[in-house]
Amino acid sequence: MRHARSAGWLGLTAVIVSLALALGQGGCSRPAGPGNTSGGKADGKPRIALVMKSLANEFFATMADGAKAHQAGAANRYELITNGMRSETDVSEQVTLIEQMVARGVAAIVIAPADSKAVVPALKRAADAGVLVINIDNRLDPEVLAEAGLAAPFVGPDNREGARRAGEAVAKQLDAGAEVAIIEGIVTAFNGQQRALGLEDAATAAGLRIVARQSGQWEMEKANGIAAAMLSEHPALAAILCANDSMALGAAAAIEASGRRVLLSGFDNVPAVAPLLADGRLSVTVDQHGDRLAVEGIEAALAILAGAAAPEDRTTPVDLVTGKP
Ligand code: ALL
Repeated sequence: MRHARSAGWLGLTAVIVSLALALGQGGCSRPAGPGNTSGGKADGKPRIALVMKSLANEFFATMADGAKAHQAGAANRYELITNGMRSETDVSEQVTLIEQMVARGVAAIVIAPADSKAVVPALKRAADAGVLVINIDNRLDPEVLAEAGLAAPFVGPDNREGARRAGEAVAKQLDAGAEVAIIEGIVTAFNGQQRALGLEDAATAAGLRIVARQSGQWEMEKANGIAAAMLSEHPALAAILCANDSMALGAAAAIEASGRRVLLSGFDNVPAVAPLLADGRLSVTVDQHGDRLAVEGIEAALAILAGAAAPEDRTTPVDLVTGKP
């Protein structure tokens, strides 16, 4: 088990709030609106839309930065439009973004879907309008895709395996029978489901007891409240396993407020968790290389548009990042 936390921790809650504000103002998105339709080509270059989820989540700010840097180094190859949502849960906002991108005449939409089923009809309409759809990060539901008659190659990680490895790293520090809790992502997102399964796999393999589980909907504040309730209901709780870093940051603040020693895991390796890894407040996270993820999707889109590649799924790497024991 971890030892007492180092003193002098600047109130995590304050850091979280200012981080959320800073990211909210970051403006990764370009205003979208109906525009010219030019067969997805601007000056002969394909126009590609990157449609992300919550821009308040550093994971997507990193992803947008990676895509912009890639485009800046390949400005003669394509034009990039980046977009995202204001919250993790407003799926209708993402549907609107898809429609706006079609109206702007993009050649391809590279999308991290907020929900694995709900955005499929909008993407099918995009495909029917001649837009290539590339699915990154969170896999669209294969059955719903098949029903809709939409083919969208998936470029992204093995979320179950990544989460299993994070859970295993925490489990190594615990005895069999120890009590753990899981804070899940959005339950209708395939990667949320896969991460929950991976964390469960690790807990089961190590003989840990999962005494609580709840969705924090990927969000810091929700996870903060959930973790606080879990800690007060389970005095022997030894670890909280979170499906992303935003929720781990929220849980970290709750653990700090409880004054207890409770292990914690996350997923994403966002910059904000670096100090928590350094002093052991976070045991482990999973780097899924958000900055490269969109780039891989964009490269796949460019190759398919150029007729140089067939649409195929591609598994991207995940790496464990462990904190101070
Ligand atoms: C997923 C990503 C991240 C992220 C989450 C929140 O799709 O893979 O782990 O934290 O979305 O939207």
